[in-house]
Amino acid sequence: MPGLTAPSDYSQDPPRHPCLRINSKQPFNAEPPRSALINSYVTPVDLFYKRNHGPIPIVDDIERYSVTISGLVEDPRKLSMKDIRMLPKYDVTATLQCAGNRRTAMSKTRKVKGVGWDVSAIGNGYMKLRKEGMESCTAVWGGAKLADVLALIGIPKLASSTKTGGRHVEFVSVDKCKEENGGPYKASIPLIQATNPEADVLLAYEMNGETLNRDHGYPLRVVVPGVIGARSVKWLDSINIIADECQGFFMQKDYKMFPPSVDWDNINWSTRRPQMDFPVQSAICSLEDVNVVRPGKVPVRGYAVSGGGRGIERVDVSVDGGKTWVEATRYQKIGTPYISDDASSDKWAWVLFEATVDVPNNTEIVAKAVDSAANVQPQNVESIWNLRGILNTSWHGVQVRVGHSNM
Ligand SMILES: Nc1nc2c(c(=O)[nH]1)N[C@H]1C(S)=C(S)[C@@H](COP(=O)(O)O)O[C@H]1N2
Ligand SMILES: [Mo]
Repeated sequence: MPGLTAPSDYSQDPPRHPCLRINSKQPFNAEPPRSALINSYVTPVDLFYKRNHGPIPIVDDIERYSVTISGLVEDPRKLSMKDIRMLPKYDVTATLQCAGNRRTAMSKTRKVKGVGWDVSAIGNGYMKLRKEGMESCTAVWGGAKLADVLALIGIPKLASSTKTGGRHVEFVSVDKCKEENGGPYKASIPLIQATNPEADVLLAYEMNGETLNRDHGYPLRVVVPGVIGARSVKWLDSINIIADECQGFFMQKDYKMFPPSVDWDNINWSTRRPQMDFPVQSAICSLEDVNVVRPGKVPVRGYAVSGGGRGIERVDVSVDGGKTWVEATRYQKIGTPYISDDASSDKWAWVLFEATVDVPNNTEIVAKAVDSAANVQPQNVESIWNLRGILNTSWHGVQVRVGHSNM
């Protein structure tokens, strides 16, 4: 593979920030503490969640690195980094969210069901078990628009098919994934999305103004804004224009949303489409389970985000299980009022929210967001439970205990 190779073990993985909470070392999967997410609108690179399925690839010679674009195109080509950097550069602020964000809380649901979820849900034992993933972070991605790259090889803007019948764009990496039997990670998006400049799909070589680092896809990665992170392929090696969507494991046997009635004994993967856009989501990040607070006013801060470029219309916070709600304020950039779906707002990025609530007693504080299409987060995780534990977007809650000591 010119310039880009994948080691077969983890000994050459890069060093990482000590504050990351490691969910698995090999492959390296880690998330920042939730408080880090609300310290800044754009997440620092070293604290950005890292989701890998194999050892981190290595670029031994950036001069030799190229991306091959072939398949159902008339003019297949190899593009060097220079070719890609010559195209107009765009900076797109976009939140990347793993479909598995908040999965741990979902998996606990079924396990505790037998012993009484209603009571356990607010009991101590359950709370100790409960750990929420924070696999959602925002970055400014710098790179070329995929629509411009495809135009270079003769595919016009807003094309839904090529002359030879290509309708999907497949991104292939070089990392060795056990789910692919040692083969590379891959995914695809529809050609119409890839050739739409407004969809802002990037081949990114920068993250937050710096050269992309190895963990996040150096030298080049795909960023598909508004879509689950799984489609934003890192360490891009080749692009194939294909007739049907990618047949890889992560498109066909993972990252699909099944109903609660489907379990491992009755699953038929082909009945569902690969998940693309993510639904409306929010999480409280200023409090952990369980924080002790002084009785009285408590600030509640967190993030809210929706897929498909939909803005966040509202975030509601409740301290009485959803009987009454306080509306939070929302913001992206300091000094610019956030208006959902307005040109002044970053359509692919989260909003941070803040509300001040009155907490007289021990309680659970919950938040739910509403997007610009009036989609709202479901109350209970049971109603959206799915065997792969993806897209837990149920109301996010944190337990608080009222106390007076050590404050
Ligand atoms: N080549 C490659 N690309 C990949 C993955 C991977 O394991 N290999 N993981 C995907 C998943 S599931 C997610 S959520 C995002 C995570 O991107 P990040 O590590 O930059 O946060 O990358 C996606 N792209
Ligand atoms: Mo993911």
